[in-house]
Amino acid sequence: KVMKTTPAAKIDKSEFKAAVVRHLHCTLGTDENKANNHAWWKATCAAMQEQVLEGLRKTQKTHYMNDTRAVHYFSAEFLMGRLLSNNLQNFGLYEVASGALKELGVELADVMEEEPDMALGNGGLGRLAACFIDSLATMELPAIGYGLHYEHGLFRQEIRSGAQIERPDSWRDYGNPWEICRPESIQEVSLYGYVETKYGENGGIQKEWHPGMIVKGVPWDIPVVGYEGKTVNVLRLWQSEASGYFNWDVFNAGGYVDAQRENVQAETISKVLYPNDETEAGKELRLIQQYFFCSCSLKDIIRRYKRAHGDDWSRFPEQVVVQLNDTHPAIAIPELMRILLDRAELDWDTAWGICTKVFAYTNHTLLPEALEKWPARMIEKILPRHLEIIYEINHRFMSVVDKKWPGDNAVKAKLSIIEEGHEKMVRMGHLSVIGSFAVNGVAEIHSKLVKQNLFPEFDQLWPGKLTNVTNGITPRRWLKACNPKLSKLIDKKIGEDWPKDLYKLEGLAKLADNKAFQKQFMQVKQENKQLLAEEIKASTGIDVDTKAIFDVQIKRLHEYKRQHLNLLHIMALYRRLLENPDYDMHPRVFIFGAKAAPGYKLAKDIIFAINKVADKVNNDPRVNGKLKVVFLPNYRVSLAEKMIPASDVSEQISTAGKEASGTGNMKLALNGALTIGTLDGANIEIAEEVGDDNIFIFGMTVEEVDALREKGYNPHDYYYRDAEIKAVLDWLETDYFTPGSPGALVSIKQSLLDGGDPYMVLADFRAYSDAQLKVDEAYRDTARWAKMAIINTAKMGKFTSDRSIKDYVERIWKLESCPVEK
Ligand code: 26Y
Repeated sequence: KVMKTTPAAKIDKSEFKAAVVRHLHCTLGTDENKANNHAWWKATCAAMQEQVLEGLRKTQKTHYMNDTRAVHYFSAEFLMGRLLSNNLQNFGLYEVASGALKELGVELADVMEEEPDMALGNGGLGRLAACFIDSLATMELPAIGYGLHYEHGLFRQEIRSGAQIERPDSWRDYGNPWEICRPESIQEVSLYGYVETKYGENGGIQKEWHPGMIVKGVPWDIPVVGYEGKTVNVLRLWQSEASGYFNWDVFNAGGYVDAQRENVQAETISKVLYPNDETEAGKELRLIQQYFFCSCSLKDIIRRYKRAHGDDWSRFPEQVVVQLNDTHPAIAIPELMRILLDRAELDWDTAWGICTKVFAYTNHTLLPEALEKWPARMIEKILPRHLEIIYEINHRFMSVVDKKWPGDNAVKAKLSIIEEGHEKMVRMGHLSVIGSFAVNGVAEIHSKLVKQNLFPEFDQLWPGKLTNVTNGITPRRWLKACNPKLSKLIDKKIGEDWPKDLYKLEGLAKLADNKAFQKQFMQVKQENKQLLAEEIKASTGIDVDTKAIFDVQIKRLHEYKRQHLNLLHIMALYRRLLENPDYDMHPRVFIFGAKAAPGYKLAKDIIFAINKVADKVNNDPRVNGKLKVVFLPNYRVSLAEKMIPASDVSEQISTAGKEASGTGNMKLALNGALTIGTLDGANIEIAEEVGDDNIFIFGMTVEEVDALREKGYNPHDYYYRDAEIKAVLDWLETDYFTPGSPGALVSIKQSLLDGGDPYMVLADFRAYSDAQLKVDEAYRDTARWAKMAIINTAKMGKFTSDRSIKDYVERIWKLESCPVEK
């Protein structure tokens, strides 16, 4: 039998083993007898990093020699998760490393558990950025990710007495083996101060910004390894440091402590990731974070451009495209204008011409509370020159609007970057649309709503500028690495090409009816459920039956995602079981993973309620093992990798029109879970791919939601008309789930009745409950379920992030791939 190694492997087992031991000795100063798993982990990473850095060097040289056009992905969040398993997989060194460690008496799986997640993001938007840079490297595209080097990523969640507690995340406490500091590429960023207007002899005007503070941006590079390890791109993250410039006078005057204060202020900029998603808090420090990383990144890009092209700006837009991941980096637009006008001394039209060929913008939300707006006064204080530039952009844009709609002041007010009111606000979405050459939504329905509801006049003004690029996920992490058992089964049936050509999975469809394959497929699912059951036992103490349906809802906690719809249905099932001990249902385990923004009261109340209902249900002998509820604490990428392969049912139950795309829906379906979902976001496209027979769609459509709201939605109608809804909501008010504390769960009932039920939970309840009956029925027919699950996996080709990136490349970025020699 011939040993199979992927073409990427350039080092064999004994060499890898030697490298690990060498790093144990020479990098970590320990030895094989003393080393604990953490030391083994670091030594294994260091051995891997040798290969990674060689790939990085070759890639950078190749890109430099070819003077390639590149995409620069600007994102305030990159939710990378763990890197060891991914890098080993992508280099084809997983078996090599696992064998080498085995000979040293160490389990690779245990070693990998030592790695802290790199959680520099909140949720979908940050994880999308991570999937995209994986695909860019895999497709050998010249690309760089730019973001912030947060000292603390998203908080660690603990559950105490059912409630969420936030603890600081410290992903770099004992050193991060992947990142490389690049002090040679430090940038300086100005803040505060005032603008001086200078009148030249020829009547020209020059602006000079006299900053009140200068901070340093220190770049840290994380290598991004493409599949098969050919291209290694970088993710460059900026850390803030005091520049020390303005401290000396104070210092010499004996102000040692004051000088330290300025250091603290500077270093605060990259201290912590804001844990809010979808709610704009308008915090000054967040704006400073955004400007800080955008300014550093643009200066970095310009330095690299000038090295090849000197002061000739004309080719800048040919070499550089910047993708804005939502409006968080939108301040990059006036920043590039400032550099072109005040530093390069280009005239406005030339500068604007360059700018509007460089930027493209992705919108990820329609929720009004998530659309970023900054008080003009705040921008003026922090970035006085940028506010002037924003006003000038707006002034010129208003005359464009006037040409299209002469004399129409209403449309001007609506489209203006500036929202007038008792406090003037700068609308970052408008700035982004005006300053970009392309704007995209993230799923078909979302992009349609962006055009129809969010930016209709912009769509009329610039037809074709607004477009769709449906999201995707990397199948390397979300199938090959996280589900090795299913991956091996797939390899055996259709070959090993699917990780870079996911449409190949289609080859499984013809096996969907094959009894033997069905058995193997469900056997893998069963084994994955066993592993998750062990994890559940270890982290919560709860015993679950692996023959039960594993029904999973994993995502940030938000009213629009409707975890409380799921919870109300669980309570309804519990009631049915109590009323009728013979109530016929297949045993089910409802499993949740979710973090709530620390200031989002109702979201935290929902977590509390899930845990309280779980306590009661799980300890009630009357349910006869038919119902279990599990809330797994600290949901994160590495936990998702354990939950997704073990899921039977995927809950995607947002109010139609609210979830821009969703990407967990794709990961779960790819791993053979069946979706119960609304016609929202990418669910619609998933349904198109798998067919209506292989998905459980329920509830109101966007049109029905709008019509109901139009006619006047009254949740009390549903409360009084549906006895089960009433019983369940009233139950929340008793002390049944919180003995001795009646009313502890009442805020949920209140939001659904007096609060007006903004996400129409009650309106969709009955349809949801009916769809769940169909799930139950389908699961009992094991052959039918196996077939449906196989078809789900088989039809996920469209949802590889490689396809999303191909769309961006062909329709927006116009990039060419640049092969790197091994
Ligand atoms: C402005 C600030 C408060 C803010 C911070 C983070 C606003 C939004 C966010 C994050 C948004 C986010 O994660 N959106 C999700 O993006 C995914 C990738 O496109 C979508 O799949 C998902 O539907 C959307 O909610």
